[in-house]
Amino acid sequence: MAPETPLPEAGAAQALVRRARAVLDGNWCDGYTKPAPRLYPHQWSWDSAFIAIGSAAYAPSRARAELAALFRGQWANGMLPHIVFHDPSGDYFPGPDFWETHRSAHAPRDVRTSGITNPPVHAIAALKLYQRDPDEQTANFLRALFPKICAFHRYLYEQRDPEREGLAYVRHPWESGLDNSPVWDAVLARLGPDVLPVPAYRRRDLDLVAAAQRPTARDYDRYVGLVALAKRLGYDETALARECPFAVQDPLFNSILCRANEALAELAELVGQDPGEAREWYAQTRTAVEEKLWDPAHSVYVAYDLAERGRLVAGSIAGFAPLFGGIPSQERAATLRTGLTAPGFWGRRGELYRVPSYDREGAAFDPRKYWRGPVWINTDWLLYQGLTRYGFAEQAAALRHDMVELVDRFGFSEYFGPFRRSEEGPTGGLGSPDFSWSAALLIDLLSEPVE
Ligand code: 9WN
Repeated sequence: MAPETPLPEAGAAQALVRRARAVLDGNWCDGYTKPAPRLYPHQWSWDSAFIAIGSAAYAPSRARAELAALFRGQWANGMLPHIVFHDPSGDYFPGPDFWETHRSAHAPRDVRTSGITNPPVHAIAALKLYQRDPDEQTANFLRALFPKICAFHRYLYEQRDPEREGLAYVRHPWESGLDNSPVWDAVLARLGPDVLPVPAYRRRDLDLVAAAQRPTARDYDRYVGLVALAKRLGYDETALARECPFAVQDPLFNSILCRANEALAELAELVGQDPGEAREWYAQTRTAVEEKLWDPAHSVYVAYDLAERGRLVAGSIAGFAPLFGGIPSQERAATLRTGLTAPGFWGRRGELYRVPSYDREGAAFDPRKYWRGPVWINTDWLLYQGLTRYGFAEQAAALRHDMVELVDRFGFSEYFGPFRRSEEGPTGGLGSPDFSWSAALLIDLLSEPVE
């Protein structure tokens, strides 16, 4: 399938990078970057790691500041929270008062944060920073950051892997990063108000983005109910592992963890530490994803529901993330490539921008709604790295083409309607405009030589 629009020439690519940098400048808050100008007015964890990957290409001091600011919110048990509220004002819900993290002895006293985590992209960002800027200042920075990233990974292996399988579980859809993925529907359906009481609350996101593009009220009730439960349990991980009804082992989260352990082992060598523990974590997680999360019936990786002890459905883009983690054998990677290039993700006649976040042929596909169909630049970037890693150059080039065309045509939106032409279905930017990781990862993509 031939790409339809020629990519920008070198000069135009430079102009795109300048536009991307302007987005990051606009969202820079004197020490960290908010994900979006109004919708997300604080510091988010995996966003900041993606942002640092982009800023490392042109402003390493900013990438260092970004990661340092984020780790100021790290908990004493190693957890890196998904939001750090440097400025407690702002009208994001749930804000710092709702989280009540003082209920945990582990939460920092001087920085306000959320009480859940996010995918561990940070070692990957730290390594990228060194690769882009291998000077003494960066090396010193990494020496200080290294033990903090290790503490975060250790937390994942000690507190989020109760059966010591080598797989971290997430206990909130927000922790997965793919909040309202249809994969979570079956779990969330069990969590009515009788099971999971919901306190009174008011969403703020719908003041800024159309409801058709955001999670439903029913989903939000579950999100808020799960936060309320964690608060009631004082954010105690042992109690949460026993009682939290949302507990899933996700292939995207664990593939990122796998790749992050590889990066951590490299960082260990750079800063003169023992890479053994990171290598051991990498091997454990790789084997566990391979053995437990591979779904032979659908030839893709799927999440595992710890509460019901069973696999969740296929159909999410997350199922291909093990390519990024270097998890499958070359042979199984080729099988995954076949699934990824099937019409549901790759289109039939060039009608789709690659890659929709959910199988277009799946019953739950919704081309406007958040993680249920639209294309996201971060999942494209992860897959691009994975395809490149396995030598699938043709598919990697197609993905790179679509990432560039999307932002060139529609700007640095949070997500995009997956259709090329409006006659076929929703096309164009969705969610927030001027979204930081869309800009940052484009900068990274255009700063790399094409393989
Ligand atoms: C909840 C910040 C975050 C991303 C997530 C994305 C969205 C938040 C929200 O925005 O989630 O954390 O309020 O919807 O789903 O991946 O990190 O950009």
